[in-house]
Amino acid sequence: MACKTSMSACGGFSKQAMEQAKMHPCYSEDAHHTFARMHLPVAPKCNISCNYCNRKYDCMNESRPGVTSEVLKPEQALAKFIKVKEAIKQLTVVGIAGPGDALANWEQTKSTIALIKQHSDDVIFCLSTNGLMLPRYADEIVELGVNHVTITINALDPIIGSEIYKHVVYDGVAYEGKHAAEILIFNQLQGLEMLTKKGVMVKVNIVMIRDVNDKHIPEVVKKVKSLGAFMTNIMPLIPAKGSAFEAYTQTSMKDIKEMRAICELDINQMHHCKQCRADAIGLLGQDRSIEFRECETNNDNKLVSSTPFNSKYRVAVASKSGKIVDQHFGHATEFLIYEIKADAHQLLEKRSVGKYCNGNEQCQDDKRQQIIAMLADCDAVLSLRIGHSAEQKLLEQGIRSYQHYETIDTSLEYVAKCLA
Ligand code: CLF
Ligand code: SF4
Repeated sequence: MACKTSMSACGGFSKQAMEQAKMHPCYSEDAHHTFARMHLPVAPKCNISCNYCNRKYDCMNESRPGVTSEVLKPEQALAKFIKVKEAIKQLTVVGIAGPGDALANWEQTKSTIALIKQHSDDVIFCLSTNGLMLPRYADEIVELGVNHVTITINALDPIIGSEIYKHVVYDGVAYEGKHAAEILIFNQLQGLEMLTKKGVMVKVNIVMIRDVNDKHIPEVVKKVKSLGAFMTNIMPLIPAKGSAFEAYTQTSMKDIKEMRAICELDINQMHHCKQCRADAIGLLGQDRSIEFRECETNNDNKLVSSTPFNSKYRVAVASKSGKIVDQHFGHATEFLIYEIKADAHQLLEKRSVGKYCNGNEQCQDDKRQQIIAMLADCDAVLSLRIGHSAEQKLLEQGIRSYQHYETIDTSLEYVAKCLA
């Protein structure tokens, strides 16, 4: 570490990147107890299709399955950053990790970084990408001052890649099979090398999928190391409902640990990844994003919600598990009726209703009206998803609707915040 200037390279990484890594909670295991990061969800689109992804949710290359984040415009992202920086003094890193791919939304990603840089010059920027567009944007990434980039590289062999990726859309053309994987892998490796040659610290995420790429991982690790990667983060496949890999076996943490131990001989391993959401905020593992999330109400809802917080509200929650808000409004046969106050909530009753949506979206109006009538004493409905038409019908009865995929406790806190 005998670098004299911020532009010189220490072991391939710029001095600035090395210094920043000490305050980066993902790049330094020690730092993750002290320093916080925030993700700005400005990147909704994606340009590839991973078979483990359900596109209703955040990018699976860093997030747990089933997590949905809000989407912000760059100006909104700046406003949010200012608010969070004021509230969380240990905030050092601003990352863009979805909900789709940071580089498939390059204009939004670039504007967001530029706006925040103008406001604060001490921020460490971080990007997460599938790597398809890296060769095109690597130079701009470096010019923007981004010193930390994560690329998810699951395979070097296009035949293995073709089992993982359904398609790749590159320069407006959709590719499938082996050819799609070849394009993606070529760009990932080329982009990785372009970044590391300029001193960027690249972390490579690898999703370990049993009987697909598991035996291939040591080879991937050796290759990315030879191209200058700083570390690898071997993550378990957690089969996401609704994805092509829905029925695949979840990778056990025992297998992950064994693979990390093998690969640790070649390159640093990340052991403390929390697979955070695309709008995560705070220390790793202590997500505070809910404190800073805007209420996802439409304009009509906002009109109704202009009343001050009453002493209490009644909320119908669509939940099958009884713990998580995990049901679509139209698929619920039972609602949990909660009474919420500004700082507390309690379950009043379980109310059975007839399911009105039969799964192919031919929802039955009369049944829906019946359900809405059965929820007439409620002020709000909380569900995983709700169709626009159902939302409007509820609103006509003065019932607001909120969509939130979290535990019931957390989601009710969110609703209380929205109603306040
Ligand atoms: Fe975010 Fe990723 Fe940057 Fe970290 S997360 S873009 S490198 S600032 Fe960190 Fe979260 Fe794991 Fe990612 S714990 S999912 S590795
Ligand atoms: Fe989903 Fe893959 Fe795109 Fe991430 S990169 S959003 S996992 S398709």
